[in-house]
Amino acid sequence: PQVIKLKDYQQPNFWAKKTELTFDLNEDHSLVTSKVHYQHNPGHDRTLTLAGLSLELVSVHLDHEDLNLDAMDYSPEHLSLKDLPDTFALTITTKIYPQKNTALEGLYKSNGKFCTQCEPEGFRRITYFLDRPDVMSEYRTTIIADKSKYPILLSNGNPVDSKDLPNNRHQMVWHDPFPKPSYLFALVAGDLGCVEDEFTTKSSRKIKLQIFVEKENLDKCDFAMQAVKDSMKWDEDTYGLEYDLDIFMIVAVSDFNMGAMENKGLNIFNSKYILANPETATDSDFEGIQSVVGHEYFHNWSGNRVTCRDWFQLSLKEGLTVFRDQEFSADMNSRGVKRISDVKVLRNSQFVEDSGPMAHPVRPDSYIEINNFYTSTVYNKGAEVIRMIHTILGKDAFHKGIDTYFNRHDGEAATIEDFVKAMEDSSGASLKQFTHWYHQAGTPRVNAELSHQDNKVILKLQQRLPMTPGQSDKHAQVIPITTSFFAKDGKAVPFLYQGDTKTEHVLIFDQGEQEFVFEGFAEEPIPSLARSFSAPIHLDYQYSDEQLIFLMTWDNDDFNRYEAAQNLAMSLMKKRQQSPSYELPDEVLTAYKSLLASKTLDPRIKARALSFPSIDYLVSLEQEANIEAIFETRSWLQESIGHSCYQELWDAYHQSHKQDSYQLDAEGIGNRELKSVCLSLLLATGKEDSVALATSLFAKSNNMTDTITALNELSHVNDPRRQDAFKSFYDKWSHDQLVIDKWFALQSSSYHDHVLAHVKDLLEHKDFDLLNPNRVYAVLRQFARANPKGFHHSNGEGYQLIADYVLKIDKTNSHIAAMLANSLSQWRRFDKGRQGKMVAQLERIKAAEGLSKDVYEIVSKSLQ
Ligand code: B3K
Ligand code: ZN
Repeated sequence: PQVIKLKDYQQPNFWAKKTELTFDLNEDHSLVTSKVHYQHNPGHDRTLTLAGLSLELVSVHLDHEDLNLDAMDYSPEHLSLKDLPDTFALTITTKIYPQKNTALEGLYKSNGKFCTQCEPEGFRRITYFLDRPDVMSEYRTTIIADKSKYPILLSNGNPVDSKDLPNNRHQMVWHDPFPKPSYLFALVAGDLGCVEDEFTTKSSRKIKLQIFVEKENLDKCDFAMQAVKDSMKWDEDTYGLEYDLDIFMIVAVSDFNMGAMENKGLNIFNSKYILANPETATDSDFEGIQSVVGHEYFHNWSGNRVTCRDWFQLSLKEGLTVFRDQEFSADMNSRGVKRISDVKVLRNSQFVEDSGPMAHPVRPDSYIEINNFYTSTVYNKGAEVIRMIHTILGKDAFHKGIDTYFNRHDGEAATIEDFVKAMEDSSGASLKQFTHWYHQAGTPRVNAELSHQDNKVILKLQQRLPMTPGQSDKHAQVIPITTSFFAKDGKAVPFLYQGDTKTEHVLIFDQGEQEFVFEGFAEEPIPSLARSFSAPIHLDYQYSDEQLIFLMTWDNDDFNRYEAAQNLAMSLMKKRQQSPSYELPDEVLTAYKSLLASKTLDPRIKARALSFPSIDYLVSLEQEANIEAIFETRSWLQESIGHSCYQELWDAYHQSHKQDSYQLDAEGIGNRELKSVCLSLLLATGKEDSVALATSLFAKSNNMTDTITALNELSHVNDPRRQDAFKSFYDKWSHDQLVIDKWFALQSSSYHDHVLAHVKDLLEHKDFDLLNPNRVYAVLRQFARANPKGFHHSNGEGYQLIADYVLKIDKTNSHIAAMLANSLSQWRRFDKGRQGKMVAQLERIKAAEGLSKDVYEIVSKSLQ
């Protein structure tokens, strides 16, 4: 397959100025007529080559001339015309089969509704087009369909006309005044219910808000609607950005490859990120809805008004928009907890990706299939890079930079350089060296050492960037290290640095090795470094367990308090691995007990401090990890804390358990989270009364969060109460697809000894559907990513199962197949036995006939 390179970027030969689309939707096939007004790009060739995918060409008109298809250069993948004039209209009719479209890209049918997904290259499955983000065009879309089956016909922009047609058909015309690239086009047709609301913008314009769902779900849209209004308000208050059209629509669909899509004025969502009420959704589902609704809404500016010149610039819109949604959630809820969650995602997926064969820079240089680059590096590390610019420049200069960026590039397709330039111009700072973050892959390792002399503290930092595929020679990066120091009394010490006295300073660490000197220390302090996770790095500082306990108790940065607890857990696990008779000392147990007993600490921070680093993250830190040992010591830590703090955990559980009242607020959410962590540590002991406690929580729960907490614990237990709970859950919820996804997922991530057999049964279950991404994720991705015990079983059968399904699913949805294949890519991190078994499956996939380029890219790069 062809490798696409950033350095080969060229402007198109023609621009598409106006696009008029007509969709004639039918039960067997649909007809799409596109009339596009092209304009020659001066200095470029006069050949127009349009992209297509699986298209059947019906007719072509150049202005008014009907072209003879036999004499034309076209295939299902392209259509090319030569010697064209300066301006002309090209009218093309294609025949497509949405009902047979299982890739869920382009126009497809899901649950009786037509809908689209065009990013990144789905529009070419609809008609021959300049399907690239730098070609921006004004769209007018006519949709014709049966009136009874599809009473609702939607597209981008504003409705401008509608009428009835013969044979019980009708048509609706939409016009979007904002020029956009084809990837932002959307169409929906179906019999949908609608929840309506209104938002008044800061300039007093009234915006109609509509959420379209299947009629039986109309009672599950309130939370998402509130999130839309909160997002609109937040973007006005924070960045002065106002919504631009008169209507904002969201449609929820049940078959969707990812979370949601920011199509102009018509966002399409995976129903998982819209539908919720306390009976069916957990606290983390609600959090997910708020952040995804925010994310897609914020794209209206960062993505739609200013889009990307080419797909190498993907992080320009995604990194920035993730940063915006993270800040939105932080402002709406607890900032500290949000930061902890975001760093956890970064470590569990981006750090893992960055240490393996798929490691790539935030702005990649090449790809085979762009769909493979919607990665946690582009999204989450991209957001960290934006966050560092914010930290380095400060809030005011950053906001000025954002203003400059939107003013300068509104209506354009921009690059990452454009963004950085706007930040530089409005702040006066140079970000030249900083841009290495965009070009160099790999997670920097920063080593820190502290010494104390007279009145001074000297902090010595060293950075090292590991080699990654295709990149060996690396430059020092600019790393902001937010630093404080604590004295023995638990207070932050005011210190003198560069003429200022303060208790916190952002150090700009931009050389391979650097020393920072601070004054004002009568005695040696304990440093608190990279506070709030000020940079996406691995930080090595040799803290003693005593110092970690100190920071866990006294640090006034929520994140670093959590971080101290994570580091303490890792240090304890390491000690146990080195000496199998090692047991937790009293000081450690006392620290955990007083953490639990604290009257002032946010229960969610307590909960996070008592949850330990994930297996995947621990594996990613090793050269050749001994996964059994990691698994065992991690369980030992949980079990030891469970046993030694049993009473305290039991008490904390009961204090947080407000049986009859359910509140979806900070206090309620905090209590439920702490309760869940306590229950999990209690169950780690295997004691009978802990199992009874989980069983009773399951039986009496009045909300989905508690139910899932209890069922999750019971899923690991080898006891008839496990089967009973799963059966009663299924009987109660079998009508609700999203809830049943949870039922599948919990069984797939269970640490039960027979999990592989259970997963195979689930794959044969009558409700399992290979064509529904949520279901595939619930069973297979959950098994491969959230069940290291089952997936990495030494017999290799977990690997074989995943490979079997990669091959099966590749025939219908290559995107999902590639995502699954990726779970085998980390083989180098494991012992020789597992390596051999993972490689054998990768080889088997690679050798398969008719492999998609999506899967080919993942397996071939994994094997390199
Ligand atoms: N922009 C879309 C992602 C499209 C992914 C295509 N494989 C959703 C988002 O990031 O908001
Ligand atoms: Zn996005």
